[in-house]
Amino acid sequence: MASKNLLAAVIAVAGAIAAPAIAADLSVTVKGEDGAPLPDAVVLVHPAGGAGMGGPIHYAWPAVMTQQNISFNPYVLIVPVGSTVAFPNKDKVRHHVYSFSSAKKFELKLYGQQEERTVTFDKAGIVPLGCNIHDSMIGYIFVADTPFAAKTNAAGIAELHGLPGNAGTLTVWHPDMKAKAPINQPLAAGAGEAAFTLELKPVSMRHKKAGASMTM
Ligand SMILES: [Cu+2]
Repeated sequence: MASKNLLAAVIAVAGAIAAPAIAADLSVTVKGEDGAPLPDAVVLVHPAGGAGMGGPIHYAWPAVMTQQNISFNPYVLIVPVGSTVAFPNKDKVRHHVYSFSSAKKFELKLYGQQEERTVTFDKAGIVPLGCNIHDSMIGYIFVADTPFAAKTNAAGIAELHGLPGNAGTLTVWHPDMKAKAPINQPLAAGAGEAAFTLELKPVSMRHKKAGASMTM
């Protein structure tokens, strides 16, 4: 009897390992400590053991960082490690885009309207962007090493789809948060929801999006 039970247990474990992964969805809410939703937060999942992480990474959005209305658009762009990002200039003025980050140092010397430059990001990390001509231009490229990545919307919610459903690590990062490095927390197997409350920099040090006053 004992050996039969053991055999059944072994089969059950093997079945659990061999069973095709059930794609899971995860909704992550990110707020500041004041309770206000935080748009533009980067949310990543690294499933334990690298489950579902093999092969090239593709996101649903393009690897494009546009300069328009004297600002970077999008404000925060997530790209997979190894991506070549296009930097089209849609303004009539010239820009001079650079980053001093350890993840990627580069400089795109003055270039004008309808000119486009590309940069390849071969190291995971956070790449703050600036423009030598326009101090108010601030943007970020988050170079991620997982296919499971999303950005929070205006309601502070990021939706991740097709996760393997395993336990893992959930990571969040926002330009206005006080901590310099991304924050990690454990993700339980099969979790469908998670939430972060971030400690933020003083209001005076937070980035005011250029053109924000023009949008009602
Ligand atoms: Cu500029």
